[in-house]
Amino acid sequence: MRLTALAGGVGAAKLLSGIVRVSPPEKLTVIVNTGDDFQCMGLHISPDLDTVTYTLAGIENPATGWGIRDDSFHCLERLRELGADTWFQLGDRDLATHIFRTHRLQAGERLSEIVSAAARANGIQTRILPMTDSFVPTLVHTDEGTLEFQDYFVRRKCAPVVRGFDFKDIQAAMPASGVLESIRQAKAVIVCPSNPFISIGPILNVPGVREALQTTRARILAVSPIVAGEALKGPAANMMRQLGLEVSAFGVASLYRDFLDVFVIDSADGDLRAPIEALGIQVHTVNTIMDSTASRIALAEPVLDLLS
Ligand code: FO1
Repeated sequence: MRLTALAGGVGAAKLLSGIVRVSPPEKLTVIVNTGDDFQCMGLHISPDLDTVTYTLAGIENPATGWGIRDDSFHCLERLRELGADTWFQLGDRDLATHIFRTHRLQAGERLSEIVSAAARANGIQTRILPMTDSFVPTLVHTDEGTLEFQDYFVRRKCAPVVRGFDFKDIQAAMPASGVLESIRQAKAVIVCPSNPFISIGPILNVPGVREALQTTRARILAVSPIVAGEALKGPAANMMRQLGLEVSAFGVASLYRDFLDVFVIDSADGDLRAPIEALGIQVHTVNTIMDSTASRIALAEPVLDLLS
C-alpha cells in the first residue's frame, strides 16, 4: 500500500517510526513542514525535517525530541564565551547537518535534493520531502506584534498571546517535486498528530496541497494531537484557546473537515465521537499516547488497518 504522511516534528516522527516498523518503509512518503525553518548564525535550520530524519534513522534525542542523541555542545559553549547570542541550542553533531544543508543550498542545490541525500546517508528508505523548496517562514501575529516563529517558540517560550499566522511568500511557493503526486497517487494519506496551525497549517497552505487532499481518491486519516483538551506536546491547545476555537479533538476535526475521512482520537475522548461523526468524519478511538516504542507500534497498527 502506497502511503503519504503530512508531518510536523516530534509527534509525527514518533508515529512514523511506528509505521515503518510494521509496514514497508519504502512505500511511505513523508511531506514535512518547513515553516519552522530559519537562519541561525548564518546556518539554515530545518527543525521538522531534521526531527523526522533523525527519528527514522534512530538517532533522535529522546529527551527533547529534537537534535541528536548524546550530542555535545562544545561549539555552543565556545560561542557563548565569545559573547554570541546562544538562545537556540545547536549540538555539535547537529551542527554538521546544518553546515551540510547550508553549504549545499549556497551551491544552488534544492532543499529537497539535500533532504534526500541526508536521508540516504542515514540509511532511511522512506522518501522524505520538504513541503516546498522555497523559504516560507511562519510569522506569528501576537499581542506583542509579529514574531518570527523560532523567536516566538524558543526565545519567548510561546508566552505572547497568538492572534493568527502567516506563511511568508507562500502564495508564490511551489510544492516540492513529488508532493502533489504523492497525495494524488497514494492509497492513503495520514495527517500526523502535529500542531494543526504551525505544523500541518503551512503544508495545507502550499499552493495546490489542500486541493489535492480534497480531490484525491486516497483515504485520508488524521490522528488527533489533542487529548482530553490538552496538546500531547507543544502549544497547540493554548493556540486554539487564544484563537477562540474549541480546545478538543472536535476543534481539530473541524479544521480538517473539508478533506478528512477518518479521525483517530484518544480513548479518553470517546464522548467526542458523535459530534465529530456529525461532521461526516468516521471516528476511531484508541490509545494515542506514544511514550514507548511499543505504544508507537500499537498506534501505527490500527491506523494502517483503518486504511487497508
Ligand atoms: N527547541 C527549543 O525549545 N529550544 C532549543 O534550543 C531548540 C534547538 C533546536 C535545534 C535544532 C533543531 O532542529 C530544533 C531545535 N529546537 C529547539 C526545536 C524546534 O525549534 C521546535 O521544536 C520546532 O521548530 C517545533 O516543531
